[in-house]
Amino acid sequence: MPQGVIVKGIGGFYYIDTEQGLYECRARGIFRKEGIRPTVGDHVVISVLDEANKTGSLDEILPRRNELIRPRVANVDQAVIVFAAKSPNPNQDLLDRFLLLAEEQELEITIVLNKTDRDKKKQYLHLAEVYRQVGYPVICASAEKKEGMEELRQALEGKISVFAGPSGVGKSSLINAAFPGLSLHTGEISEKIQRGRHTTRHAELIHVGDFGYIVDSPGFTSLFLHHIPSEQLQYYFREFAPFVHECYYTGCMHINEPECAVKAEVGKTILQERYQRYVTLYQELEEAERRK
Ligand SMILES: Nc1nc2c(ncn2[C@@H]2O[C@H](COP(=O)(O)OP(=O)(O)OP(=O)(O)O)[C@@H](O)[C@H]2O)c(=O)[nH]1
Ligand SMILES: [Mg+2]
Ligand SMILES: [Zn+2]
Repeated sequence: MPQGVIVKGIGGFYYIDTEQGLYECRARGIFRKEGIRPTVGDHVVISVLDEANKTGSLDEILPRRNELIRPRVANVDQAVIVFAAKSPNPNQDLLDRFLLLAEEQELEITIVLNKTDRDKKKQYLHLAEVYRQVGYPVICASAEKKEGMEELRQALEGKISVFAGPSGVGKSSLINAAFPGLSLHTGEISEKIQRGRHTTRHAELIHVGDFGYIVDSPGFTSLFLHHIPSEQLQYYFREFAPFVHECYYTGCMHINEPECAVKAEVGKTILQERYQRYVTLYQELEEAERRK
């Protein structure tokens, strides 16, 4: 009874990566009866039907740790959030939104700043410093010059990672540079193909390194945050954590309340710019709640 991971599901067939290789399996009817949908990333138990042709039956789905909706993948460990140092220039508001979504899903997070070769003034170093201070690992990389590749490979080892970030920042290029031989589509031409394919394409896990998997998908396709309750937002700003329960008022939202332990830290361990974005996002979420 080999165990493995579902790496792909197409037309009722599931492809299971095991220590003995890749098997094409059909799921037992019981799953459909119970309304359980085998999902890419699921850890499963299979029985081999035909070893020569590598076919089998998907018998059991082990408990899921989590499940992302877009892309639809189970048991994701980590979000690798990629931004470019230049072209497109980094947008911190957008970066924080990616971070919030990943925090909300309780994923480990690694930030990659790519295309550092394009930023001669090395302005990306400031960004790297900001997010390291918040508590995130930041890899400064250049897919073009193959810099930061060893760090990236290490960050992916033993985990299921979803690559996320705006279009054109070099997600596919980074994966190709770190793992030559995969040859994912990059650049403008393939971008069109990808967009055309998106509606029908299913999430797929790609085996990298010894025990890592990455998701070949544009990552979070929606940066819609309005489902996050405004009073939850504070918990997704990691650097607030030591202070959120130290405020004078229980239920302090750290906006206008007096004797607020979070506000007292602004300019110290909490950076002014991050606090400012917390306030902006809080007001945005609250506004949306009032309109509901
Ligand atoms: N100078 C420079 N260019 C890069 C680097 N990495 C990627 N590029 C270029 O940036 C463009 C976009 O790269 P992709 O890897 O396709 O970007 P992507 O993030 O996968 O984009 P989508 O698939 O649309 O989300 C391509 O023309 C790459 O050659 C880098 O480190 N330095
Ligand atoms: Mg790409
Ligand atoms: Zn407070």
